[in-house]
Amino acid sequence: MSPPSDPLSPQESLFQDSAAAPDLPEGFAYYPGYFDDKAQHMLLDEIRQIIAQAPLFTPLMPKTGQPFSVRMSNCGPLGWVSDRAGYRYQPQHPENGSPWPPMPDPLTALWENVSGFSWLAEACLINYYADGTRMGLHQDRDEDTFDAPVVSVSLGDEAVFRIGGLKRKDPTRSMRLKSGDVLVFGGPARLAFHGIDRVIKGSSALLKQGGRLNLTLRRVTAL
Ligand SMILES: O=C(O)CCC(=O)C(=O)O
Repeated sequence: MSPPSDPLSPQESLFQDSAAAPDLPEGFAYYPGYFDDKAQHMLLDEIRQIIAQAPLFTPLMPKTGQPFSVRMSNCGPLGWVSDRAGYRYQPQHPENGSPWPPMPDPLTALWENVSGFSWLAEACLINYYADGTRMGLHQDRDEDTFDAPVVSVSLGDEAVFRIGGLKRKDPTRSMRLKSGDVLVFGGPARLAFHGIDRVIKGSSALLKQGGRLNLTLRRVTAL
């Protein structure tokens, strides 16, 4: 995939094939192919090293204790975890107690390029979607501040991504996210409901074992 001519200008006409779909929330931006093939491989090497130190774990739903289908890890000073005690950010891995590995340079550079926010991201949640996994519609609201955007990177197999409005029952629209694509949820879109309906098996050769990685960069603490 070749990078856009100006990777810092989000694509404006995102859902050309769905004219009847509801408007996108203001502050949502899409950078198709932000990471080209070489940059995706370099980023993947960094993520592999992170997962070697901070292995993927299976979060549990707070009320039911039901396992998520997506497995997770984190890098940066804080990491998102979920278990019977609730959703939260913490500085250490929930299973081995080690501090999360540092944020790799390409993610710090991405944040500086697209977030429009002068303070650094503190957490990068790494989601691994094996075949058949999904993530239900939700808001990202476990952070102390919503001033900073959430910045999201897709690597590996394509995913059917769904985005709605600020209320769960608002109309939604869907799009396919490809390896190397970046989304920014800022302004009013910071609290838009979103999720992953499904991952398209075999649609990318980036991950040898198949599946999809998603990286979301978040500012957690208020300034
Ligand atoms: O996998 C994705 O693209 C979305 C991930 C997500 O919604 C989240 O981590 O909160």
